[in-house]
Amino acid sequence: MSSRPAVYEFNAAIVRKPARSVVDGLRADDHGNPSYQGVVAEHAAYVAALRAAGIDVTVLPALEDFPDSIFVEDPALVFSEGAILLRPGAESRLKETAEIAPTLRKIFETVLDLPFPGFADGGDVLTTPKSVMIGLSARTDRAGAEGLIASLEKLGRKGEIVQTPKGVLHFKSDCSLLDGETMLSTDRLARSGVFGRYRRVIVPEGEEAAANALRVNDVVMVGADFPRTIELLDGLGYQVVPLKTTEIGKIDAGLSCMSLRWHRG
Ligand code: CIR
Repeated sequence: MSSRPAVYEFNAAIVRKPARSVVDGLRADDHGNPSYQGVVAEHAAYVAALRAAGIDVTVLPALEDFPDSIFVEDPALVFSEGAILLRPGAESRLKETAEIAPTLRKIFETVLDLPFPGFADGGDVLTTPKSVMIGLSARTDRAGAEGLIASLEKLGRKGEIVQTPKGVLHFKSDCSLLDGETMLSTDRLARSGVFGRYRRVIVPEGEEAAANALRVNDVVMVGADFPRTIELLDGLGYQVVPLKTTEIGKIDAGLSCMSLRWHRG
């Protein structure tokens, strides 16, 4: 029996304030720039929701040189046992790791570097009770995923390589954990069979981006633009906290991307 807290039990998180340059954030398809004030408002509501869920949130300063640096989930992974510094697969994001490293070294006794070669983004990593799933994607390659498995082993965690659906930014763009046994997923990802061992809740057609929800302690944060998913989860008995993600959605982001979360012992 493991004495670990449930994988959605967190009491600490790191976020980073959006830079004005966030309007230039990376995106696969251009639906117009997000508005800076809009991103600031969405981020502030997100931080407030994390705090209301019982999390001690550390807010790092904005980094103008890195438009996507608000998405702290991608350059590192954190667990109660320690942190792993990753190598994001997008060139413009590579140096975000060095920016967050000093904070992680202050907080965690063990901070590992992803071994060379390869790339891995935190957005491709889903921690489940059974394993740490690593989705291969345009950002995370096999060498990076294999290096990450070696790092995870050093922290006493088992990694497992899976496939992110083609054309989807990150593995977690298409799924999230609702509880220890249940995945929220898009149909396209669930159909790949990757969640065979889990109960699956499929987001309604047209609300694929809602799959990047965030279970934190007693609540599930869900994008407010996805009413059918909210109704579905509400009906299943989850305590849903709707949060606006309209602006960050324009740069392919959702709710997990904006924090690094862990359980401080
Ligand atoms: C990017 O393309 O890297 C950012 N515009 C969005 C990152 C979203 N992060 C995440 O899903 N973990």
